[in-house]
Amino acid sequence: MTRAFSIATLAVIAGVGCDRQPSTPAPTSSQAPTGEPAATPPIATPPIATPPIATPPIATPPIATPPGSTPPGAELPPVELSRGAQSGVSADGTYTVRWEVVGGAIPDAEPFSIAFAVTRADGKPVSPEAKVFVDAEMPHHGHGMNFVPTVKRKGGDTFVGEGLLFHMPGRWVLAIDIGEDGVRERVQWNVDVE
Ligand SMILES: [Cu+2]
Repeated sequence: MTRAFSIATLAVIAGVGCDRQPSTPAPTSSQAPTGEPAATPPIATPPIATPPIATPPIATPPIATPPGSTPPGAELPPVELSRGAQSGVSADGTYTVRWEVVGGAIPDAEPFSIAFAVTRADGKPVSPEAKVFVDAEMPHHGHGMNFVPTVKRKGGDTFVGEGLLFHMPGRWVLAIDIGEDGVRERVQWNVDVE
């Protein structure tokens, strides 16, 4: 008897316990939110301003010289003439000119160049504005060359005449004219071409 009672009592207690088990209350909005706390705004870090490294421009002095201050081509090395260069003096004795064929010999009916150096009798340099021309003719035939040579000034009052062409054999007269301050003087040589 006693034993059964005990069992019933236990059963009742157990049942009561099950029925009255309070259910966990549902969370309400009034309760504190269970989520993560609001993220703190990031601290704005201003970008580190790196000042540009100022590189001053390298001042390059102008190479060009004002016109007239130096002879054109004076910055170039002078043309070297050999000991075999022919020499001549202009009619009034102002200029002594030495010249030779570039390459050593006048080619047969082919263009060639001459190099020449001009020396003034008074020792002064040839004017930067000097007009220098090279020409050749065959006086016995009454004709000249078929082309007009060009003259390029080099350093040290030396020059190169380009584009000469002796198109036939015979006696040619090579002439170099130098004009300064409106006065032109000529130096010339007989050149026999076989
Ligand atoms: Cu001729």
